[in-house]
Parts: sequence; structure tokens; C-alpha cells
Amino acid sequence: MVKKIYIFLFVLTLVFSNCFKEKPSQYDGVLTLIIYSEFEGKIIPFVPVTLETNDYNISTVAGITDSSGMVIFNDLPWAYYQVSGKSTIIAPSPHDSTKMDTFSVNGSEFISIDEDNLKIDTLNLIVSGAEPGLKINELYIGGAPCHSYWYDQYFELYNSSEDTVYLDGIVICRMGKMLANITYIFQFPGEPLTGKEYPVPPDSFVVLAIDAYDHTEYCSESIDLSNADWEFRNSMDYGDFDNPDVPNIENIEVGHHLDFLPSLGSDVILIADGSDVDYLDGMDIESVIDCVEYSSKPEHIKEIESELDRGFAGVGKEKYSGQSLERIAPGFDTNNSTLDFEIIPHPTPGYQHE
Ligand SMILES: [Ca+2]
Ligand SMILES: [Ca+2]
Ligand SMILES: [Ca+2]
Ligand SMILES: [Ca+2]
Repeated sequence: MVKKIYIFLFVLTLVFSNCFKEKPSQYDGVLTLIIYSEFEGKIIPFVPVTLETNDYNISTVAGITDSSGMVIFNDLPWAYYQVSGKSTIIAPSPHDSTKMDTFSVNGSEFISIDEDNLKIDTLNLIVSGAEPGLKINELYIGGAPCHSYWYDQYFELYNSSEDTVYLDGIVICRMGKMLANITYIFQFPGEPLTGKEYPVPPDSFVVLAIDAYDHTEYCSESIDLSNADWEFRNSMDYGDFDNPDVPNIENIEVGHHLDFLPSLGSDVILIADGSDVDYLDGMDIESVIDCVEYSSKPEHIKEIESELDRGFAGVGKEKYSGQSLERIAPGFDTNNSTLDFEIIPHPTPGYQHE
């Protein structure tokens, strides 16, 4: 509390000492920035922080947050700044909460300045690898509210980056224990990494149905997936439905005869760039684009590496309830599905819940 009062007084002093100044019209040392470094709502001390701007020809300004997670930059030119930080943190292991794990974290945001000469902002750090891009945005896997009807499962992808991304050659997998163990592996057509046949523009959704038909014909409270963007297909599974108007994500695992069948209760779903197709030795972590673990049970023991997902989504979700799992905002990803996802009452194929 004492510390908070000191900071408050310090801030007041700055505000009053600056309040009669005019907004400067050129390069001038008038701006003070106070940055706090946080990870999952907790203050993280001793994080190296840099400020960069394109507004003037000035070099990067560097600092480090103190033991209270705060760094002050004084006498800055009036400009728009990008604040960035990178560090490693030690936090309880998602695999065993009695042990500690080390994580690489980073964060980057733009500081919006206005008339004030003092700006206070928080740099929210995320586990490395959770930068914008193609995300698994929704997993509708728990079954429709009809007796044992789960054939209407689908995933939804979302492009949270500012660039068009391409689905060409991307693989989508169910994972067993850790990255060493892939249990299902399907692939989009096209050339991995270089192909540009299947674009996903920024801020758009892609629906991947297990079977792209109108499921309301069999369960009135289910959904019509006949217009899905893609459908999973195993040509070795002769009973697997194939909508001729919906392109297929094909099984590529030799000797595998089943459709893509996500578990209703707990599973790990992963998308990777397709550069690693030697699936017998597991999945190369460098090739992973996004990965989500879910489980309806709170006592669930995590399956996947914590670099990919520190938590798991879906605690309390009930089977055959028509509930779905969706990110709290489109593409919102901190690589902790406990925080990133919520249970929604109805599936939202191709759009975000309210
Ligand atoms: Ca299918
Ligand atoms: Ca098809
Ligand atoms: Ca992620
Ligand atoms: Ca959705």
C-alpha cells in the first residue's frame, strides 16, 4: 500500500509539473512513460523493455523493470512508441503444480499518446509462440443435444494476423502424450510453406467439418454444415461421407482407416505448417502453428508440452449439450487455453460468439 501511495504521489507531481506545458510541435523531451510488466495478471520484475519509434530518427531506448515490475522512461520526445519486452519466467508447471517450469515470454504493444505528458501502460507478456497468425478459434466437439449425436463436430480456424495466410499443405493432428505421439494426421492439399492456392484473408474464419452435411436432418438442434469450407476425409474409410462441393482435408497416415475423430471429453488438436511429415518420430515443435488442449474434467493431467499450451480449455463442459469451446475474442491466444477459451452455449460456425 505504501508503495502504491508513493507511486500515486509521484504521478501527481508529474501531472501538476506538466500541466501548464503546451503540446510540443517538434523533437522535445517532454514525455514520461511508466511501463509495468505483467504475465497472466501478475507483476513480473526485471524484464528488459525497449521503446522504438518511427516518428523521429532516434535510436531505441532501453530499460529494465525494477523489483516491483515498473520502469520509468523520462524526457522522451513526443512520439508514438512500440514497447517490447522479452524474458524468461519461472512459474508452476502445468504438468505438476508442485514443480516449477521455466518459460520464455515476450510482449509488444503500441503506446497511444494524447495531450498528457505522462502515460502509464502495462506490457502484457505471453508465452513465446503465441503471436498473431492462424489460430484454432473454436472446437465444437462435445456432441449435439440429441441422444448420442456427435457427427456434427467441427473446428474453426481464424486468421488473427494482418497478412493473408495460406492453408496449403498444413497438417492437422490429434496428439497423444506430448509431441512425440501423433494419433491422427490429416493434410490440406497444396505445397507446404510455399503454396498459395488456399488463402485465408486477415480477420476471417474457416470452418472444418468432420462431415459436411446438414446435421439438422438427424438432430433438429444440431447444425447445417453442408456449406462448411472444408471437410475431413479418409478415402480408406469407405463409410466416410464426402460432400462433392466441399474440398477435403485428407488422411495421410498409411494404414489408418478412420475419419478424423476428436474425443468428446479431452484431447489435443494441433495445426502445423507441413514441413515435418515424418510423423513416426512425432511432430517438430518448430513446425507447430497452433495447438489447443481441452478437457471437461478439472483434475485432467496435461498431455501437451507447456510451450504450446500451458492450460486446457473446457472444464465443466457437458457431452451432448450442444455447447462449444471458443476463444474469448477472435484469435485471442496467450498459449494458455484455460484463459484463452470459454464454453459457449451454442456452436458459432464461421463467426465469433457475442
Ligand atoms: Ca469425414
Ligand atoms: Ca468433400
Ligand atoms: Ca497458441
Ligand atoms: Ca465460431
